[in-house]
Amino acid sequence: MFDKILIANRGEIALRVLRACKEMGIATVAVHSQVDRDLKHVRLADEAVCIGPNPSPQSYLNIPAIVSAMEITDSVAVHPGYGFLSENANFAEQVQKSGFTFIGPDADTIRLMGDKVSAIRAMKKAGVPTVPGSNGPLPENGERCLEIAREIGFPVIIKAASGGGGRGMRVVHTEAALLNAISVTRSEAGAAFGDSTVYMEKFLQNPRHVEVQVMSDGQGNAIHLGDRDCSLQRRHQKVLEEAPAPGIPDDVRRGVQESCVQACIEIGYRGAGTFEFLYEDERFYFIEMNTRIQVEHPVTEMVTGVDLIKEQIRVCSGEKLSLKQEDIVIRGHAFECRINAEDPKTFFPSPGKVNNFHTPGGLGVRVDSHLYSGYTVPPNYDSMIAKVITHAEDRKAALARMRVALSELIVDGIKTNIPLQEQLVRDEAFAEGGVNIHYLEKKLGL
Ligand code: MV4
Repeated sequence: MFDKILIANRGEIALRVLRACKEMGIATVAVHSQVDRDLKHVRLADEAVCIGPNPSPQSYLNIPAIVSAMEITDSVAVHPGYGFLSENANFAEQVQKSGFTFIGPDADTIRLMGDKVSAIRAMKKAGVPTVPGSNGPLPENGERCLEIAREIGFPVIIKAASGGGGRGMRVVHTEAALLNAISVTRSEAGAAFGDSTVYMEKFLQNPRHVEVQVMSDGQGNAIHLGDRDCSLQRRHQKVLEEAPAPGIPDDVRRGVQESCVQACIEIGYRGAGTFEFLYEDERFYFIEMNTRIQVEHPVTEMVTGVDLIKEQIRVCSGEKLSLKQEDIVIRGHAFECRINAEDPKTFFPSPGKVNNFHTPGGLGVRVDSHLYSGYTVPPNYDSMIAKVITHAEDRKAALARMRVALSELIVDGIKTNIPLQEQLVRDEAFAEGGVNIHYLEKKLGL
């Protein structure tokens, strides 16, 4: 097992990783920007290194500074958390070339999944259900593109191969609009990602976003840890997630989960991973794979009882998976409300000093947050300041528990989206279960 892990992240996830390391008896190094010296995990880590000024490119995205920090502290592995360098293949490669371990899959796997065209190809080959589409990059020839679109059937969606997470996409409803849409998506993709490769899929009009959590050791062993529904989102930012995804027939659920496990074995996947699907009319359609730990991993932890961060650290240190599929039993239901420092009406970020922070508690209530009374939320980073997670024997009880938990939560001094979350946990359609990806934006009148 690793002696010392450097945590290349900030905020709640850095604290979450720190706790796992401490429980495992692993020494910890926090790295932080100047403004972040008072972060909770920086105080609690065995060592701390300031890696640069506040802007992320100069600190949390500064690969040489982070690798240097590993060298001077004798760290042997780095946990990238989510965001920042967590899915950066060049970072994973440089960490490895410096003789350290990146806690995640190898650089080639990150690259394979970072290119959505190659990711879809690999998954389709492994038997994961995909969206009907171009099965590869679109050709330059316009007539060929029209033929592909006719075959798929309108509406179609043009996506950048290097995009993902909602960046670089365009829906096309008619033949007349196709070629211009392709050319605009191409040039935007070239400018944004340095790669103008685009592909085409059937556009699904009212899907849910359902994802499958996997863990794999790269030694032929893989398991899934059930699924999550993350359909409640605004502008591709998830707001409220749950596990398991409600209302999916057992056989359909089992089929897709098993295909994900099979795919992990086939590609020799190592670490935690998430298969993202669109779900419509009782069918799953793979769209992307995330090779990092995700923000919403706690809902899976609550219903499985598995510490995903510890397991990630174990398999990336070379140990075999400590769990078999039979060990994974989904118990009850869990919700996660993301609490952001933002105006609940305009969604404009609202950094500043938190005068008072009181967290809810009780059976089945978990709060993952780096906040404390007196902490100042800086304006430089993501506005998520806390995650409130509730777990109970069934969906109805877990939702009732969330209503109570949110009513106890106090974040004084800054604006937060707590009023929005309070509204969502009282929404009748949401309480029914299974709302689609457009539900929240429609409810907000966007
Ligand atoms: C789609 C789609 C409909 N049909 N692909 C957006 C994020 C990126 N991961 C993929 N996205 C979508 N891909 C096809 N073929 C609709 C979306 C989409 C979406 C997906 C998941 C969660 C929220 C979304 C919001 C708008 C559009």
